Amino acid sequence: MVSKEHPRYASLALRDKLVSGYDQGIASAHGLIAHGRGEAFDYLLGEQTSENARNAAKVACAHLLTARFPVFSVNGNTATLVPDEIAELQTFIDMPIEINLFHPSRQRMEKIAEHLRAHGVTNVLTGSDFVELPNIASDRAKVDKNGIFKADVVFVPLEDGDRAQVLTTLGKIVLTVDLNPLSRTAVTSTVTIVDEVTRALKNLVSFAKDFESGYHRDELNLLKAAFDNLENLKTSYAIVLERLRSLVR
Ligand code: PTJ
Repeated sequence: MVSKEHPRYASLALRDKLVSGYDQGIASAHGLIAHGRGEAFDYLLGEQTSENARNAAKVACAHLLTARFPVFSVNGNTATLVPDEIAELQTFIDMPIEINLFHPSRQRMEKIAEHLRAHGVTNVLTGSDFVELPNIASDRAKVDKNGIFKADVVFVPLEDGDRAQVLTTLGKIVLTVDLNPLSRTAVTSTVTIVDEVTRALKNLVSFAKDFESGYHRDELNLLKAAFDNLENLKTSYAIVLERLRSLVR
């Protein structure tokens, strides 16, 4: 266990959590590598939530609250890093949690379901009754008939680009969290929260709490209408550019 006094405590604690998720058979080995890529981008973004990312989280929350049938898609990394936040979000937003894996195995699927339930997550779907989406060159094409297949709004943190693109083409609203603002997922989603997933989920829960204490549907619709994901991504590129420029100066 890393000491709280260590200057990079937050980052190292997340790594510990992920390694423990891997040891328990929840996160995949590939998930550890994917986390490293995320860390590199987080470093460039300053390892903090920008106003831009906070606003994207607010808009994503507005989409979830106004959806006809929202679904939260969970992979090994997300299940490891934010199980409590997923359970908390479900207290404000009634939605199934669909486990959908890039590197699937029945055993890992069951371990993730058990882990999520132990953290208070309900309505967990494991794709036992699945449909195959077209044009996806991975097992992520298999989605639950009573989950992503039926959803109008899909929240897919740490997604792979293929599926984000296909879900958008199918007319679904796609919300994601991705520290890499250049990824295909970031570019093809409707709302990209360019932030670390643990920070992003805390913000989502906090917005859901705020909105619960009284909001008008019109207010949420206005938030959604005013959002432009391309502008959001441009601002993320500008944040990285500005940080590098200031270092050069
Ligand atoms: O559990 P599985 O089998 O479904 O596999 C999950 C991974 C994440 C391995 C799989 O979906 C995958 O390979 O994803 P990619 O294509 O590597 O994309 C993951 C994206 O998430 C990358 O753009 C990373 O920069 C980003 N990322 C990684 N860790 C975080 C993150 N974004 C936010 N917070 C993080 N902690």
